[in-house]
Amino acid sequence: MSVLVGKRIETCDIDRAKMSLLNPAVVKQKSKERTIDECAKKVLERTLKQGIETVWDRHEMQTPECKYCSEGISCNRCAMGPCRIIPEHHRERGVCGADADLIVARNLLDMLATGAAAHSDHGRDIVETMYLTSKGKAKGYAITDEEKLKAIAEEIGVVTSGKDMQDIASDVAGLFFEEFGMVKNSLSLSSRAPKQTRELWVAAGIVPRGIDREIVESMHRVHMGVGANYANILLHGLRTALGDGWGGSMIATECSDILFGTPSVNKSTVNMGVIKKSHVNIALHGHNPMLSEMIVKASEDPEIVGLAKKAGAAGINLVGLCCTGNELLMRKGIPMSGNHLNQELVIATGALEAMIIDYQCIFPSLPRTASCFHTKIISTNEKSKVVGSYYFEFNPENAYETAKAIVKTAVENFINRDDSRVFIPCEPVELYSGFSVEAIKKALGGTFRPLIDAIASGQIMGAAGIVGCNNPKVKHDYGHVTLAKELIKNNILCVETGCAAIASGKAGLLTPDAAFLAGSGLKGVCKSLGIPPVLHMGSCVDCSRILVLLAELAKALDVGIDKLPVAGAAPEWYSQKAVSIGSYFVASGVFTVLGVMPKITGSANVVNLLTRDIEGIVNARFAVETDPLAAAELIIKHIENKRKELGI
Ligand code: SF4
Ligand code: MSK
Repeated sequence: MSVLVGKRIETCDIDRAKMSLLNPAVVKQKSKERTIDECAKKVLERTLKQGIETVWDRHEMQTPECKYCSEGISCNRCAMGPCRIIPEHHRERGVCGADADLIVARNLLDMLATGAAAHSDHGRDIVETMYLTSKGKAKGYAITDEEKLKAIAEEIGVVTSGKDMQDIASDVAGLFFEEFGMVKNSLSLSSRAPKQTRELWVAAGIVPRGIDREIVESMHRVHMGVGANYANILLHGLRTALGDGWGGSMIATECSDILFGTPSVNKSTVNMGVIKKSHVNIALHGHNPMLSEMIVKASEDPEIVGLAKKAGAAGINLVGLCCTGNELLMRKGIPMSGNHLNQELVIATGALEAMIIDYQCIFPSLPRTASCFHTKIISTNEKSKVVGSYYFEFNPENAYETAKAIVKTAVENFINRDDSRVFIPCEPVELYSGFSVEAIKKALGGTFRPLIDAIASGQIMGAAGIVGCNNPKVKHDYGHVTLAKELIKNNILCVETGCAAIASGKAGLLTPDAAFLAGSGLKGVCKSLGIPPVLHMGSCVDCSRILVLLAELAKALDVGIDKLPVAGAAPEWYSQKAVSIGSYFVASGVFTVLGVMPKITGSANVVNLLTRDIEGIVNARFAVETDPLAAAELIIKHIENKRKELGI
């Protein structure tokens, strides 16, 4: 049933001698410099000693970076180029005449639109699955959260009376499909934003008209000879990002909740210690819950469990990675093996029978890493066929049988494991997850009032959304964990998604016990509610849950989101999706601090617009601060100012 994509990859080595890795002191030093994840440190030492290439090695091999690319002033957009801006060599314009401002702005919009497209295409895949489910064509899937389906139907104007769940789901899916194009010329869920925030969008001309429309228009605008004004280009970036946050991502989150259940608070475990020596281990990596939910079902199939036992395993152990992992953790409490920079290390434990991938944030080199062990990389999505992986054509219509075949392949690979090479050097850490907006409200006693009161009284100073990825340019997890610790110490409640949340989980911040690290006010709130000071709100598309939470709080106070004592941060971001998330945070009124400098420093005008002048348009701006302690200071100061403005 599977097809090998391209050739089997046979080599995984790096030249250890060339990288001075024959010296044990260098190995120790490098792993210490690369991560604060204790488990990762040990496995990383193994990869360095054995010459198994990882993302950090490739990053090292790519340095020094091209100055022009990192400043955003190189352009490869058309066949008259490539062009670079080098004023000292009298190269102030590309061949077409584009200056540094334009080249930087176009490159940034390109990145942002790519990210918005990734989230939104993911959203469309979920809507399609919901539609097929409603028509009885997606066997194995069901409408799990009927209450949410009905609530959303009513919210977006679908008539529910006299209809069964399948019909409602079909109509909701039909309406959401229209949000991607330009039939409607508006986004239903954006009306969740407070009116003051929506008025700012209208005044700025950045109301998204259709999810795909804004993305396609971005691609049009970056074509040579279209967008020629950097500010105009960046404004359209905000509109495209809003289409992602209040459109594509929000639809992905809501429809996933309808199909698979709205998350509620649950207890689980995290780090590479969740991999079990005695079991068939399968890692689920990527972003979309469609396949992974089905893998969970298939792994419980008595026939497959029987096969695993027959092969000598104690059972089948599913573990999550990145955002597919977050989706499973939030809804099912499936243990989480790690975040973005853990993906190769999980394979290097030698105990993984298969890594199943869907799409986004998956290193194309994973089959190369896997070739050092017995692990099979199994790709499942036509959009993301990875060379050297085993490809199973997965779609909603054949979901269960494909999932079963995939799990069987993993089980059959158990006999190929070399026990002498298994290395799982840590114990898992406990965490609490599942803090959807609904779960937070429930934890607060059914209303946001206690949270608003705690903020008004100063017991909690404000809240920060820490989101985004890992990036080998930042010590793995250091930015996330340092920032979160500093903020909770200063009574700022943190809500997190994506790899940031996983980093906090590994550091033990996602348990109620972590309240001892918080300031006295926040500690008191956490103790009385039994919640952690850092709340795990989900995957990357679930940053839309943060928007909904902010909208609820702002509406309760009858203000725009920009007036709230809140901030956003992406301390270790790498992806195009993070550019879109940061932009819809800012466009929604949230001051956002980036821990990695975007490629914009080649244009002082673009830097000034994004870090200063944009404030005059959406009452929020970006800041860039690579030191997480200094970033915390910026956020604390911002929250203090917002409190003063609110008179609290
Ligand atoms: Fe050069 Fe302009 Fe073409 Fe870019 S679009 S490669 S700056 S000619
Ligand atoms: S997985 S987008 S590395 S958060 Fe969502 Fe992590 Fe960033 Fe991917």
